[in-house]
Amino acid sequence: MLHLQQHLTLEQQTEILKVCREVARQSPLFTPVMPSGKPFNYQMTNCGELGWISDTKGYRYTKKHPTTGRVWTPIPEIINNLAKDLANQIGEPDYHPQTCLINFYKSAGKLGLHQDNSEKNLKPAIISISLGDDAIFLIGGNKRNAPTQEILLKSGDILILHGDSRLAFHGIKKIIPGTSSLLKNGGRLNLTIRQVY
Ligand code: MD6
Ligand code: FE
Repeated sequence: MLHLQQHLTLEQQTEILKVCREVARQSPLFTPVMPSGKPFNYQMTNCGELGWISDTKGYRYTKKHPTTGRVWTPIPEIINNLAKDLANQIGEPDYHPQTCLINFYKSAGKLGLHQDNSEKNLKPAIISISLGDDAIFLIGGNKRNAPTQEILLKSGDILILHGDSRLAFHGIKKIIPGTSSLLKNGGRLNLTIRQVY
């Protein structure tokens, strides 16, 4: 795992936030439900040729937004370039960003321990960008019951799960409200960029 603290300048963070707002105008945030029907504790949308969704039919990638029925908008240049540049630096020069999942957490948002394994190709890195309020991120091992450690993710941090950490269980324990002024009304955005196949 690679944690690049405060990697993005305030200017870059502001620009990424702006393009995320444009994505959400075309592809509105929605609250997904788990296969059990239980709602997630955050809202999400996607951009790219594919988008990750969850509903009572399961976790999967789709070409279209589940409520508008329109295709996802392309990954904005700034995000695409950043991801390709980071992938290149960790030894993945052929990395092809196919999707960017955008999660929005309000102050009570959280995300249970999970493994990201919906991708057909589980080798390429997952690159995560955090914006807004701080979050306590948990990361463990490749088995759910392995011990976890807490990592504080702040606005502008990049986290990369690659190599041995690609299938590590992880989650968001807590958002710490009032720790960033990037989002006018508080909350946290997390972007995860992936190559799916
Ligand atoms: C979050 N992140 O930071 C949730 N998944 O809000 C993830 O679930 C995640 O940060 C795969 C790779 C990196 C991540
Ligand atoms: Fe994840």
